[in-house]
Amino acid sequence: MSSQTAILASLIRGGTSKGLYFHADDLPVDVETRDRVLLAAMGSPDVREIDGVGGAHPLTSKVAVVCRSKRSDADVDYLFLQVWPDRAEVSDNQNCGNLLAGVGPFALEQGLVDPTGDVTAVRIWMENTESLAVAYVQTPGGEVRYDGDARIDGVPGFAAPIPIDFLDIAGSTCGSLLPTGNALDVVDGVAITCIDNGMPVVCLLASDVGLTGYEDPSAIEADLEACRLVESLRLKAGLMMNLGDVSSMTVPKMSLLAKPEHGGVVTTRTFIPKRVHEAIGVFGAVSVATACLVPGSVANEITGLHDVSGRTTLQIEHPTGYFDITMDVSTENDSLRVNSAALLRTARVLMRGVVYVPRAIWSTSDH
Ligand code: NQM
Repeated sequence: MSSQTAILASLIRGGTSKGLYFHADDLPVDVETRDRVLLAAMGSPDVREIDGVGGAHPLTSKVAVVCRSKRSDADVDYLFLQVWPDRAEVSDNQNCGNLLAGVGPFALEQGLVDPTGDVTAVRIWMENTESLAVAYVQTPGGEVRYDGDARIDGVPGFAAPIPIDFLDIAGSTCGSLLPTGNALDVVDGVAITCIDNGMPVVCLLASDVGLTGYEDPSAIEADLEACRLVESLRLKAGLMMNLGDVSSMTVPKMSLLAKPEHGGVVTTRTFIPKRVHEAIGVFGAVSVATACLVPGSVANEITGLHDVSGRTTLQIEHPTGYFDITMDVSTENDSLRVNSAALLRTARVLMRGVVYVPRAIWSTSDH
Protein backbone atom coordinates (compact mmCIF):
# COMPACT_ATOMS: atom_id res chain seq x y z
CA MET A 1 0.00 0.00 0.00
CA SER A 2 1.32 3.46 -0.85
CA SER A 3 2.71 5.53 1.99
CA GLN A 4 0.96 8.60 0.58
CA THR A 5 -2.67 9.60 0.06
CA ALA A 6 -3.51 11.23 -3.27
CA ILE A 7 -6.18 13.94 -3.14
CA LEU A 8 -7.75 15.51 -6.24
CA ALA A 9 -6.94 19.23 -6.41
CA SER A 10 -6.41 22.15 -8.78
CA LEU A 11 -3.81 24.87 -8.36
CA ILE A 12 -5.40 28.12 -9.52
CA ARG A 13 -4.33 31.75 -9.56
CA GLY A 14 -7.30 33.75 -8.37
CA GLY A 15 -6.73 37.49 -8.79
CA THR A 16 -3.45 38.38 -7.08
CA SER A 17 -3.40 35.25 -4.92
CA LYS A 18 -2.89 31.57 -5.60
CA GLY A 19 -4.03 28.39 -3.91
CA LEU A 20 -5.31 24.84 -3.97
CA TYR A 21 -8.97 24.28 -4.86
CA PHE A 22 -10.71 21.13 -3.62
CA HIS A 23 -14.15 19.63 -4.02
CA ALA A 24 -15.44 19.34 -0.43
CA ASP A 25 -16.12 15.62 -0.96
CA ASP A 26 -12.41 14.99 -1.58
CA LEU A 27 -11.34 16.26 1.86
CA PRO A 28 -11.85 14.74 5.33
CA VAL A 29 -15.18 15.68 6.93
CA ASP A 30 -13.59 16.00 10.35
CA VAL A 31 -12.23 19.56 10.60
CA GLU A 32 -9.12 18.66 12.62
CA THR A 33 -8.09 15.99 10.13
CA ARG A 34 -8.92 18.31 7.23
CA ASP A 35 -6.66 21.00 8.67
CA ARG A 36 -3.80 18.54 9.19
CA VAL A 37 -4.20 17.43 5.56
CA LEU A 38 -4.12 21.03 4.29
CA LEU A 39 -1.05 21.88 6.38
CA ALA A 40 0.74 18.82 4.97
CA ALA A 41 -0.35 19.61 1.40
CA MET A 42 1.04 23.14 1.69
CA GLY A 43 4.19 22.15 3.62
CA SER A 44 3.31 24.17 6.73
CA PRO A 45 4.67 24.93 9.30
CA ASP A 46 7.88 25.98 7.57
CA VAL A 47 8.61 29.50 6.32
CA ARG A 48 9.70 28.04 2.96
CA GLU A 49 6.88 25.46 2.78
CA ILE A 50 9.54 23.34 1.13
CA ASP A 51 7.81 19.99 1.73
CA GLY A 52 4.53 21.06 0.16
CA VAL A 53 3.02 23.13 -2.65
CA GLY A 54 2.46 26.35 -0.65
CA GLY A 55 4.15 29.51 -1.90
CA ALA A 56 5.78 30.55 1.43
CA HIS A 57 3.64 33.70 1.75
CA PRO A 58 0.08 34.10 3.10
CA LEU A 59 -1.07 35.22 -0.37
CA THR A 60 0.15 31.98 -1.97
CA SER A 61 -0.75 29.59 0.84
CA LYS A 62 -4.53 29.57 0.47
CA VAL A 63 -7.24 26.98 0.00
CA ALA A 64 -10.72 27.05 -1.54
CA VAL A 65 -13.18 24.27 -0.72
CA VAL A 66 -16.08 24.15 -3.17
CA CYS A 67 -19.25 22.08 -3.49
CA ARG A 68 -22.67 22.23 -5.13
CA SER A 69 -24.93 24.50 -3.08
CA LYS A 70 -28.16 23.40 -1.43
CA ARG A 71 -29.34 27.02 -1.46
CA SER A 72 -31.87 28.09 -4.09
CA ASP A 73 -30.06 31.42 -4.64
CA ALA A 74 -26.58 29.89 -5.19
CA ASP A 75 -24.94 27.38 -7.53
CA VAL A 76 -21.94 26.56 -5.35
CA ASP A 77 -20.69 27.05 -1.79
CA TYR A 78 -17.15 28.36 -1.29
CA LEU A 79 -15.20 28.10 1.96
CA PHE A 80 -11.92 30.00 2.15
CA LEU A 81 -9.14 28.67 4.38
CA GLN A 82 -5.89 30.51 5.12
CA VAL A 83 -3.01 28.10 5.69
CA TRP A 84 -0.26 29.88 7.58
CA PRO A 85 3.18 29.14 6.20
CA ASP A 86 5.06 29.77 9.45
CA ARG A 87 2.74 28.18 12.00
CA ALA A 88 0.58 25.07 12.07
CA GLU A 89 -2.68 26.93 11.74
CA VAL A 90 -5.59 26.92 9.30
CA SER A 91 -8.06 29.75 9.68
CA ASP A 92 -11.59 30.29 8.38
CA ASN A 93 -12.08 33.65 10.08
CA GLN A 94 -11.96 35.73 6.91
CA ASN A 95 -13.13 35.59 3.31
CA CYS A 96 -10.87 35.98 0.25
CA GLY A 97 -12.11 37.81 -2.82
CA ASN A 98 -9.04 36.86 -4.82
CA LEU A 99 -9.46 33.08 -4.52
CA LEU A 100 -13.16 33.77 -5.14
CA ALA A 101 -12.20 34.65 -8.74
CA GLY A 102 -11.08 31.05 -9.34
CA VAL A 103 -14.25 29.48 -7.92
CA GLY A 104 -16.36 29.97 -11.09
CA PRO A 105 -13.78 28.38 -13.44
CA PHE A 106 -13.18 25.52 -10.95
CA ALA A 107 -16.93 24.86 -10.54
CA LEU A 108 -17.43 24.80 -14.32
CA GLU A 109 -14.45 22.53 -14.93
CA GLN A 110 -15.59 20.14 -12.20
CA GLY A 111 -19.11 19.94 -13.69
CA LEU A 112 -20.66 21.55 -10.58
CA VAL A 113 -22.18 24.23 -12.83
CA ASP A 114 -23.26 23.93 -16.47
CA PRO A 115 -22.10 26.58 -18.94
CA THR A 116 -24.88 28.81 -20.30
CA GLY A 117 -23.66 30.44 -23.51
CA ASP A 118 -20.67 32.71 -24.01
CA VAL A 119 -20.73 33.93 -20.42
CA THR A 120 -21.88 31.88 -17.43
CA ALA A 121 -23.05 33.65 -14.28
CA VAL A 122 -21.93 31.53 -11.32
CA ARG A 123 -23.76 32.34 -8.07
CA ILE A 124 -21.39 31.71 -5.18
CA TRP A 125 -22.38 31.41 -1.52
CA MET A 126 -19.38 32.62 0.48
CA GLU A 127 -19.53 30.50 3.63
CA ASN A 128 -17.02 32.54 5.66
CA THR A 129 -19.19 35.65 5.59
CA GLU A 130 -22.55 34.08 4.67
CA SER A 131 -23.02 36.32 1.67
CA LEU A 132 -23.47 36.01 -2.08
CA ALA A 133 -21.31 36.89 -5.07
CA VAL A 134 -22.01 36.48 -8.77
CA ALA A 135 -18.97 35.84 -11.00
CA TYR A 136 -19.29 36.09 -14.78
CA VAL A 137 -17.01 33.50 -16.42
CA GLN A 138 -16.28 33.42 -20.17
CA THR A 139 -17.48 30.06 -21.54
CA PRO A 140 -17.57 30.22 -25.36
CA GLY A 141 -18.44 26.82 -26.83
CA GLY A 142 -19.06 25.49 -23.31
CA GLU A 143 -15.37 25.70 -22.28
CA VAL A 144 -13.87 28.02 -19.68
CA ARG A 145 -11.81 30.63 -21.50
CA TYR A 146 -8.68 31.89 -19.75
CA ASP A 147 -7.08 34.10 -22.39
CA GLY A 148 -8.36 37.59 -23.01
CA ASP A 149 -7.54 41.26 -22.84
CA ALA A 150 -8.26 42.08 -19.18
CA ARG A 151 -5.44 43.31 -16.95
CA ILE A 152 -5.35 43.61 -13.20
CA ASP A 153 -2.52 45.27 -11.32
CA GLY A 154 -0.31 42.82 -9.45
CA VAL A 155 -0.55 40.14 -12.19
CA PRO A 156 1.62 40.23 -15.33
CA GLY A 157 -0.02 40.04 -18.77
CA PHE A 158 -3.62 39.75 -19.87
CA ALA A 159 -6.41 37.25 -19.25
CA ALA A 160 -10.15 36.72 -19.67
CA PRO A 161 -12.16 39.15 -17.53
CA ILE A 162 -14.15 37.81 -14.57
CA PRO A 163 -16.42 40.63 -13.36
CA ILE A 164 -17.80 39.95 -9.89
CA ASP A 165 -20.86 41.55 -8.24
CA PHE A 166 -21.66 41.70 -4.54
CA LEU A 167 -25.11 42.66 -3.32
CA ASP A 168 -25.11 42.56 0.43
CA ILE A 169 -21.74 42.36 2.12
CA ALA A 170 -22.00 45.24 4.60
CA GLY A 171 -21.31 44.01 8.13
CA SER A 172 -20.17 40.62 6.78
CA THR A 173 -18.18 39.73 9.89
CA CYS A 174 -18.84 42.50 12.44
CA GLY A 175 -22.61 42.76 11.96
CA SER A 176 -22.73 46.32 10.62
CA LEU A 177 -20.96 48.60 8.15
CA LEU A 178 -19.60 50.81 10.93
CA PRO A 179 -19.12 48.32 13.79
CA THR A 180 -18.34 50.95 16.43
CA GLY A 181 -21.35 53.01 15.37
CA ASN A 182 -19.03 55.87 14.44
CA ALA A 183 -17.38 57.08 11.25
CA LEU A 184 -14.36 58.05 13.33
CA ASP A 185 -12.93 56.90 16.65
CA VAL A 186 -9.80 57.98 18.45
CA VAL A 187 -7.53 55.31 19.96
CA ASP A 188 -4.31 56.27 21.74
CA GLY A 189 -4.58 59.70 20.10
CA VAL A 190 -4.88 58.22 16.56
CA ALA A 191 -8.00 58.81 14.44
CA ILE A 192 -9.28 55.53 12.99
CA THR A 193 -12.26 54.41 10.94
CA CYS A 194 -13.49 50.88 11.60
CA ILE A 195 -15.47 49.52 8.68
CA ASP A 196 -16.73 46.17 7.37
CA ASN A 197 -18.00 46.05 3.80
CA GLY A 198 -16.97 42.46 3.08
CA MET A 199 -13.84 42.62 5.26
CA PRO A 200 -13.22 44.17 8.68
CA VAL A 201 -10.72 46.99 8.02
CA VAL A 202 -9.29 49.79 10.13
CA CYS A 203 -8.34 52.89 8.13
CA LEU A 204 -5.82 55.34 9.56
CA LEU A 205 -3.36 57.91 8.29
CA ALA A 206 0.08 56.45 7.54
CA SER A 207 1.56 59.64 9.01
CA ASP A 208 0.01 58.76 12.39
CA VAL A 209 2.36 55.75 12.69
CA GLY A 210 5.44 57.60 11.41
CA LEU A 211 5.18 56.55 7.75
CA THR A 212 4.53 58.46 4.53
CA GLY A 213 2.22 55.80 3.07
CA TYR A 214 4.31 55.57 -0.11
CA GLU A 215 6.93 53.09 1.20
CA ASP A 216 7.47 49.61 -0.29
CA PRO A 217 5.85 46.78 1.73
CA SER A 218 9.33 45.45 2.62
CA ALA A 219 10.42 48.86 4.01
CA ILE A 220 7.28 48.98 6.16
CA GLU A 221 7.85 45.43 7.45
CA ALA A 222 11.42 46.44 8.35
CA ASP A 223 10.14 49.38 10.43
CA LEU A 224 9.56 47.48 13.66
CA GLU A 225 8.31 50.50 15.60
CA ALA A 226 5.62 51.27 12.99
CA CYS A 227 4.61 47.57 12.94
CA ARG A 228 4.36 47.52 16.73
CA LEU A 229 2.17 50.65 16.76
CA VAL A 230 -0.11 49.27 14.03
CA GLU A 231 -0.53 45.95 15.86
CA SER A 232 -1.29 47.66 19.16
CA LEU A 233 -4.03 49.75 17.47
CA ARG A 234 -5.34 46.61 15.75
CA LEU A 235 -5.78 44.72 19.02
CA LYS A 236 -7.77 47.63 20.50
CA ALA A 237 -9.82 48.13 17.33
CA GLY A 238 -10.63 44.38 17.23
CA LEU A 239 -12.36 44.67 20.61
CA MET A 240 -14.28 47.76 19.46
CA MET A 241 -15.40 45.96 16.27
CA ASN A 242 -17.04 43.06 18.16
CA LEU A 243 -14.26 40.69 17.07
CA GLY A 244 -12.91 40.02 20.56
CA ASP A 245 -9.26 39.18 21.05
CA VAL A 246 -7.81 39.36 17.52
CA SER A 247 -4.19 38.60 18.45
CA SER A 248 -4.26 35.35 16.48
CA MET A 249 -6.87 36.42 13.91
CA THR A 250 -6.28 37.69 10.38
CA VAL A 251 -8.88 40.42 10.83
CA PRO A 252 -9.19 43.35 11.07
CA LYS A 253 -6.82 44.40 8.29
CA MET A 254 -5.02 47.70 8.91
CA SER A 255 -5.03 50.04 5.91
CA LEU A 256 -2.63 52.97 6.17
CA LEU A 257 -3.81 55.85 4.00
CA ALA A 258 -2.18 58.83 2.34
CA LYS A 259 -3.08 61.32 -0.37
CA PRO A 260 -3.20 59.70 -3.84
CA GLU A 261 0.03 59.71 -5.83
CA HIS A 262 -1.16 58.57 -9.26
CA GLY A 263 -4.64 59.98 -9.85
CA GLY A 264 -6.61 57.55 -7.63
CA VAL A 265 -8.75 58.64 -4.67
CA VAL A 266 -6.39 57.43 -1.95
CA THR A 267 -3.09 55.51 -1.53
CA THR A 268 -3.04 52.39 0.68
CA ARG A 269 -0.52 50.17 2.43
CA THR A 270 -2.37 47.29 4.07
CA PHE A 271 -1.30 44.98 6.90
CA ILE A 272 -3.00 41.56 6.49
CA PRO A 273 -2.16 41.82 9.41
CA LYS A 274 1.49 40.85 10.09
CA ARG A 275 2.68 41.03 6.49
CA VAL A 276 2.12 44.09 4.30
CA HIS A 277 0.10 43.26 1.17
CA GLU A 278 1.93 43.66 -2.18
CA ALA A 279 -1.39 45.06 -3.50
CA ILE A 280 -4.61 45.03 -1.48
CA GLY A 281 -7.17 42.28 -0.83
CA VAL A 282 -10.42 42.36 -2.78
CA PHE A 283 -12.80 42.84 0.13
CA GLY A 284 -10.15 44.97 1.81
CA ALA A 285 -10.31 47.31 -1.21
CA VAL A 286 -14.13 47.30 -1.18
CA SER A 287 -14.09 48.29 2.49
CA VAL A 288 -11.53 51.07 1.92
CA ALA A 289 -13.50 52.34 -1.11
CA THR A 290 -16.63 52.39 1.04
CA ALA A 291 -14.81 54.28 3.80
CA CYS A 292 -13.86 56.89 1.20
CA LEU A 293 -17.58 57.65 0.81
CA VAL A 294 -18.55 57.64 4.50
CA PRO A 295 -18.94 61.25 5.63
CA GLY A 296 -16.48 62.10 8.41
CA SER A 297 -14.26 59.02 8.04
CA VAL A 298 -10.46 59.17 7.97
CA ALA A 299 -10.59 58.14 4.29
CA ASN A 300 -13.29 60.67 3.44
CA GLU A 301 -11.11 63.47 4.84
CA ILE A 302 -8.50 62.54 2.22
CA THR A 303 -10.85 62.06 -0.74
CA GLY A 304 -13.08 65.04 0.01
CA LEU A 305 -15.98 63.20 -1.72
CA HIS A 306 -19.37 64.51 -0.59
CA ASP A 307 -23.01 63.58 -1.25
CA VAL A 308 -22.15 60.75 -3.62
CA SER A 309 -25.19 58.86 -4.88
CA GLY A 310 -25.71 56.26 -7.60
CA ARG A 311 -22.92 54.36 -9.35
CA THR A 312 -19.40 55.60 -8.93
CA THR A 313 -16.01 54.01 -9.65
CA LEU A 314 -13.21 54.61 -7.15
CA GLN A 315 -9.57 53.89 -7.91
CA ILE A 316 -7.76 52.69 -4.79
CA GLU A 317 -3.97 52.99 -5.15
CA HIS A 318 -1.79 50.21 -3.69
CA PRO A 319 1.92 49.28 -3.87
CA THR A 320 1.63 47.65 -7.32
CA GLY A 321 -1.01 49.79 -9.02
CA TYR A 322 -4.74 50.44 -8.74
CA PHE A 323 -7.84 48.54 -7.68
CA ASP A 324 -11.04 49.84 -9.29
CA ILE A 325 -14.24 49.36 -7.31
CA THR A 326 -17.62 50.35 -8.73
CA MET A 327 -20.08 51.11 -5.96
CA ASP A 328 -23.79 51.84 -6.09
CA VAL A 329 -24.65 53.92 -3.01
CA SER A 330 -27.22 56.27 -1.61
CA THR A 331 -26.75 58.77 1.22
CA GLU A 332 -29.55 59.74 3.57
CA ASN A 333 -29.13 62.06 6.57
CA ASP A 334 -25.35 61.78 6.30
CA SER A 335 -25.61 57.99 6.48
CA LEU A 336 -24.28 55.86 3.60
CA ARG A 337 -26.18 52.88 2.20
CA VAL A 338 -24.28 50.52 -0.08
CA ASN A 339 -26.60 48.92 -2.64
CA SER A 340 -23.94 46.92 -4.50
CA ALA A 341 -20.24 46.71 -5.32
CA ALA A 342 -18.62 45.38 -8.47
CA LEU A 343 -15.05 44.74 -9.54
CA LEU A 344 -12.91 42.95 -12.05
CA ARG A 345 -10.61 39.97 -11.45
CA THR A 346 -8.96 37.35 -13.63
CA ALA A 347 -7.98 33.76 -12.82
CA ARG A 348 -6.09 30.91 -14.47
CA VAL A 349 -5.92 27.22 -13.72
CA LEU A 350 -2.22 26.37 -13.36
CA MET A 351 -2.33 22.66 -12.60
CA ARG A 352 -4.91 19.95 -12.10
CA GLY A 353 -4.15 16.57 -10.60
CA VAL A 354 -3.55 15.09 -7.19
CA VAL A 355 -1.68 16.48 -4.23
CA TYR A 356 0.01 13.94 -1.96
CA VAL A 357 0.01 13.92 1.84
CA PRO A 358 1.64 11.29 4.05
CA ARG A 359 -0.72 8.40 4.71
CA ALA A 360 -0.01 8.75 8.43
CA ILE A 361 -1.85 12.10 8.30
CA TRP A 362 -4.88 10.81 6.45
CA SER A 363 -5.72 7.55 4.84
CA THR A 364 -8.82 7.67 2.62
CA SER A 365 -9.85 4.34 4.12
CA ASP A 366 -10.23 6.24 7.45
CA HIS A 367 -13.66 7.46 6.39
O1 NQM B 1 -9.57 40.99 1.00
C1 NQM B 1 -5.49 39.19 1.39
C2 NQM B 1 -5.85 38.57 -0.92
C3 NQM B 1 -6.35 38.80 0.46
C4 NQM B 1 -7.73 38.57 0.78
C5 NQM B 1 -5.83 39.48 2.75
C6 NQM B 1 -8.67 39.15 -0.19
C7 NQM B 1 -9.76 40.02 0.23
O2 NQM B 1 -5.27 39.45 -1.49
O3 NQM B 1 -10.83 39.78 -0.26
O4 NQM B 1 -8.60 38.92 -1.37
O5 NQM B 1 -6.22 40.61 3.00
O6 NQM B 1 -5.72 38.58 3.57
O7 NQM B 1 -6.06 37.47 -1.46
